[in-house]
Amino acid sequence: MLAASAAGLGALGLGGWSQDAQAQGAAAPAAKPLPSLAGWKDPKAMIVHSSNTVETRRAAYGTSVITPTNRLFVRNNLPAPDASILDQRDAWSVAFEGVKNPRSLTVADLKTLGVETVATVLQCSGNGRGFFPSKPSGTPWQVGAAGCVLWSGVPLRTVIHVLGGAQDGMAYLTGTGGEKLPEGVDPLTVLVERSVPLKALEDALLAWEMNGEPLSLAHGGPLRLIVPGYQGVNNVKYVKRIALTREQSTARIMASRYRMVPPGAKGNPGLPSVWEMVVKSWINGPLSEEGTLRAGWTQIHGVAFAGTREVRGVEVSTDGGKSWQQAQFVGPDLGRFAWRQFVLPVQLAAGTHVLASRATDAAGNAQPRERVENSSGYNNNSWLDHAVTVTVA
Ligand SMILES: Nc1nc2c(c(=O)[nH]1)N[C@H]1C(S)=C(S)[C@@H](COP(=O)(O)O)O[C@H]1N2
Ligand SMILES: [Mo]
Repeated sequence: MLAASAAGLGALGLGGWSQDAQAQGAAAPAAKPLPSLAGWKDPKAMIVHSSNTVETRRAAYGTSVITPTNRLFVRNNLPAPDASILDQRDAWSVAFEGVKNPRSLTVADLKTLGVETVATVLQCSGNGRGFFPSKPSGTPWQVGAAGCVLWSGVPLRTVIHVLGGAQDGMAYLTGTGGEKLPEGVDPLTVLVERSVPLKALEDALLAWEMNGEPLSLAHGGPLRLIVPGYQGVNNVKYVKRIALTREQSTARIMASRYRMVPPGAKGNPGLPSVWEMVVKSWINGPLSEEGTLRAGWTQIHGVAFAGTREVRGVEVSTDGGKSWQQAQFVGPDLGRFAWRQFVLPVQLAAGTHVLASRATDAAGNAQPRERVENSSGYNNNSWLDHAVTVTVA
């Protein structure tokens, strides 16, 4: 039956993918195995860079908005805490400081205060670093250090309200990770502690669930600070301290790393930190790695998002950016912090085609052609870098 319909499509002159992708996969060299922290991920969907960095394959994103948990990237700066911290999730304790009534609350306490669910794009600020010709040090992520996920937890503003509100003069929301720090080094050189402007409190969440399940260790369980619209690093896993502060954290991860440092210069607190994400999109299909593309109709699809802003539209080019056509959004709109899936049906003739996408946010900011050069390869939203070349038979 399948063979008969495939023959029918061929007779109509419709395009499509041949099924030789698996054969190609079988011939590929053995990939690194998944690290134990992420051993439960779908190995076919992931690219393993190291024991602390695992990327989603571009072809594995699919078209249904939410990134399945077993396909979501993982990035840890330090080894994750021992899995035993998940044995009694509700007993996990968080210290709240910089509020009128500072105290510690357990996850059980937090669960009595409120519940909210938000869909956000979780993206490492180094996503797209692999396209920098300067080869900055750090994981050479392509597009796969990102995903769109559902978080459930208590709004942080509710917790702060219950604790009497912010003390006077506070300007930042600072979250501290609960990893055990290596001995014999200055804690500030390794501590995962990030500060974001206090206005982020409006949307921030303390989440204990992701995509309908208790939060896994890999993704920050039992409790994670979610700062919707902000780059991944600001979403502190295993959060053990929330402080409203006058100043930004002096931890190295805040003071000098994760900043937009001009090529050749050194990071310092005066340079812009990677906070709100910038407007970005990329195409997830068709891809040449999926097999041979036959001439005819195909559905060009991908994802688009704009940090704290709504994404207004996406244009797609099949000629490397010489001409553009408006794509359509597909699937549910899960709010301004989520990504939208887009699709453009096109007919592709035999030959080579450079497919590109260019998103525009609600404020009219369009994705630029070129990346902003910086020494660590952050914030790459160049449409040219993210273009894909497909060969049509
Ligand atoms: N406690 C803690 N939180 C952390 C990190 C970390 O190493 N420790 N890494 C950050 C970085 S750089 C990114 S990109 C995201 C990755 O989130 P994920 O592993 O759930 O995909 O977590 C952020 N939060
Ligand atoms: Mo990151």
